[in-house]
Amino acid sequence: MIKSRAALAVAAGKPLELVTVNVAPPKEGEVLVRLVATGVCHTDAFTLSGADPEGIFPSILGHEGAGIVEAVGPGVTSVKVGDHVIPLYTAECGKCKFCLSGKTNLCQAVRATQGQGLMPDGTSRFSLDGKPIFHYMGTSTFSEYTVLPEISVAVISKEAPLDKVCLLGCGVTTGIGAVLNTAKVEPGATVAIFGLGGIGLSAIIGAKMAGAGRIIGIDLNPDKFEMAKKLGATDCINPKDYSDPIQQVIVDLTDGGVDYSFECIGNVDVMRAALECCHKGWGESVIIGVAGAGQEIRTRPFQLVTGRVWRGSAFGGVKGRSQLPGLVERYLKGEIPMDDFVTHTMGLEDINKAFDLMHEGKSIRSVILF
Ligand code: NAD
Ligand code: AHE
Ligand code: ZN
Ligand code: ZN
Repeated sequence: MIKSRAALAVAAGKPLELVTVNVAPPKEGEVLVRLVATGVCHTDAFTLSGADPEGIFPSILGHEGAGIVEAVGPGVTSVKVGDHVIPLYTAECGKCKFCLSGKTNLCQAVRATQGQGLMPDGTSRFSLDGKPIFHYMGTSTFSEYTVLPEISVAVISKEAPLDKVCLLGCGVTTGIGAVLNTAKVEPGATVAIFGLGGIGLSAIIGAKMAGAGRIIGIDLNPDKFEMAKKLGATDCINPKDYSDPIQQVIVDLTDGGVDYSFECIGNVDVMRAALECCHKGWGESVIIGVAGAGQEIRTRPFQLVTGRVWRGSAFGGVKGRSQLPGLVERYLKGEIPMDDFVTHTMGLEDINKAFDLMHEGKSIRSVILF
């Protein structure tokens, strides 16, 4: 057992509590990672709020981290002590039906136990006062040390600054990947991106990489527009400035609608608007945002009958072990301008401030430095 400082989610809606937990050594096929940095993503806040059907307490949240392998369990062959890694909430076993399909990044090898807050053997490696603490998304990066399945880490270049590339553990990869892998945006396309937080701004980076001709950013918070424009948004729109529904505003602005839209908020009404601002006959809308328990999307089926397509994207369709190291290399070459996303850094003891900043709309990403 080792001791680890961790931010504990004790119950839904309660602030995280700084505690020292016990971390058991990695078992067969598992690795122990010392986190160097972790971002705070809106999904952490979503789960902490109690809206996540898979939310389970007490647990250690966090899924956007980067760190160094401290120990490996028996049978581990693809990862060694000292490797720099990004934890993966979407594993890549390379063997399951999903990995072999060539159609999805959603490896299911450890997904069932992961959703129950447990390691693949059905137990937890975290405990406090002799009681188990649940894992979260298979990553639990709000802890100095965490244990993951070997198939849930991507080994990356040692040259990469971990306090920046942690963002590739979720937000940046998700936004870029949704544009390049899920939608496959073509050069010249017109794109609308709803929600300009870490995910939406990353989708702008992806749209720029794809050579989109027009990139329309939509947010209720105009403070987000400056960075959106810097990254390549050609238009920034605040729905509050219009009396018409936002889908109508965008259809009017684009001669019939956009080729692609991305919902990066988690609001089912905006998901509908994002679909309905797509061009008749071919427009495609990608849902990235995560909506709360019990929420459902709605539209007139005629929207789909007349050629619009509704799809979704998890972790940007990226297979973590095989594709994330390449994204890290692209970052190192200067192709992914994400440094400005780190608007705040703080120690683990101040992690609740990171949630406050997010809710106040003041941060893009807060990064916790261990
Ligand atoms: P964030 O809080 O940083 O950004 C959300 C943005 O949406 C904010 O700028 C906010 O002002 C804006 N917004 C809120 N309501 C709006 C409205 N009605 N119209 C226009 N703009 C509005 O969040 P984030 O970290 O960027 O995450 C965004 C969403 O993506 C969350 O739902 C998160 O859970 C989800 N997510 C999904 C995946 C995935 O793999 N599918 C990965 C990461 C995050
Ligand atoms: N647990 C929730 C769903 C949460 C969700 O959609 N997670 C996204 C990643 S969000 C990262 O910030 C995801 O990748 N989902 C695919 C998966 O396998 O979890 C619920 O509704 O139960
Ligand atoms: Zn996330
Ligand atoms: Zn698999």
